Amino acid sequence: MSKLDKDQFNNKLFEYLDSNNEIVNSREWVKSVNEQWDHQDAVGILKSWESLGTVVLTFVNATGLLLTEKGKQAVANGSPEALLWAACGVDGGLTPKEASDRFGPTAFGAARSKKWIDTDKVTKKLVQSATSITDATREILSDLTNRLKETKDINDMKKSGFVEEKNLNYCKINKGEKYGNRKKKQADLTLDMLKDDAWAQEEFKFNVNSKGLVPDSGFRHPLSKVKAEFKQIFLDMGFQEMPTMNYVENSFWNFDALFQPQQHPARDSHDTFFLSDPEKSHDFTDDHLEKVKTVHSKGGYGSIGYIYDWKLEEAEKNILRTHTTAVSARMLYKLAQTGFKPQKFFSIDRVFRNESLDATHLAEFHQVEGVIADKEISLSHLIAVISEFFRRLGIDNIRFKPAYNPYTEPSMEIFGYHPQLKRFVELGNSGIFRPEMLRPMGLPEDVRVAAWGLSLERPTMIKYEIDNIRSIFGNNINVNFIQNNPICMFKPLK
Ligand code: FB9
Repeated sequence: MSKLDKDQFNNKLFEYLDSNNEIVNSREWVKSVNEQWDHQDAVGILKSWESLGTVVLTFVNATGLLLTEKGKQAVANGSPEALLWAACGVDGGLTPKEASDRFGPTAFGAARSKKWIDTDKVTKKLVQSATSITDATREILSDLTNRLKETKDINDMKKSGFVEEKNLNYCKINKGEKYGNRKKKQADLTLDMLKDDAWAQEEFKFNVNSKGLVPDSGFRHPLSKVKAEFKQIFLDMGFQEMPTMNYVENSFWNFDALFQPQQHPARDSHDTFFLSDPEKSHDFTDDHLEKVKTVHSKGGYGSIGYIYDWKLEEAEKNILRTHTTAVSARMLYKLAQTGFKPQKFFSIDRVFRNESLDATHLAEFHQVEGVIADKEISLSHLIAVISEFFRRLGIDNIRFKPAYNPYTEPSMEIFGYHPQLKRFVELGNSGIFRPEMLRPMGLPEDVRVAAWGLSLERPTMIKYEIDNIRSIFGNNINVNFIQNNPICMFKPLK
């Protein structure tokens, strides 16, 4: 039974009454208009019209025989006794137990009483004793009103559970004395009606409140919505997006160029996905390579380096990038090679970490990174830009805690008061890139590069109150949520 659409029902009702005097049997009429409509719902609406004097209802108590589910099955596929007879004609018949299990206790009795089946003397199985049969039960049930008249038959059918007495109360519907004052429904919305909002007084044949069909369209993933918001903030702050489409990176750009030592724990397969094919790549210049090798092994630019035997083969190993800071390194190198000028870059894309999975961590997430390269950039600039970035995300009260990254010194973890969570949350990490990273690229000594990073998943999970990242990312996501999640808007703080 589908929900009865009120407007549609009223349209049909008055359309009919406009051209007929009365409706003799509301139940028959409702079924004739829409099989799916529930008569009870219709009576509800009729009663409200009656209360307005638009119609007069005369209720009639009636009961009727209706097919039960079992009755409908018998009409559709044949009566159980007929099905039993059919089954007895196959592979030597059925045992009485099989007969009763498969077709119910009454089928056996009925088929035997109709001499359709008998017990085989030898096999003791039930076999057909009639070559053809007429399934009278099915015929009668298929035409109840005309074929089931005898009380005895009716009681048999009831006892066998094929039919049941049902309340078929209905009402006769006549026009009421206020029938005429019902506003004539307008077929069109005309310009005149729009002029002085006259349309508000009109009733329309079409349902102006109907929620139009939702167009079949694509859906933006919540992560894409938050990404778009972040991107807009970066663009508004004058940053330009870095090209991040290369998930595969080599260890040189992901680690070595960032002055991350080759024995750093993050560089082993417990944290990083190494590729077997292509296992290695060498898309860096020998000049840069030599300088990186030197600063790692011997130091330079005021640094003592890490004093270890730096290996080229380690740097050539291909991996799935663990951070988009690798992309920042490539961009800064290009900037050094093409002649330095102040730049503000950002990136928002996937990074991969071979980490233990939990409700908030997958083996991949989207890193958001901002990079500012200019002469005389100091920590205060970084703090100011980060504060402005998060202010535009509706987060204030930003706090910085000293931290450590192999490629930034000083480094700071970022914390802020999250209005939605009503508590301080860790927002990300940041720092000033080390000269051991920038100078081998060829960047002038007085150039400073400050950067910060965060994820896309955390703010998205908070924004959309998602407690398990798997519900929006991965193979068993909640599609309905992906399709019906609210717009993403971060309200910048004053
Ligand atoms: O996203 C994080 N938190 C966060 C961010 C935003 C937010 O709400 C927005 C305002 C609406 C709410 C929360 N984090 C970073 C903090 C934590 O979630 C942390 O547990 C998980 N971190 C990830 C790394 O996990 C291993 C988030 C990810 C992260 C951390 C650091 C960086 C990038 C991503 C970085 C960096 C960096 C540092 C120096 C120079 C350049 C880049």
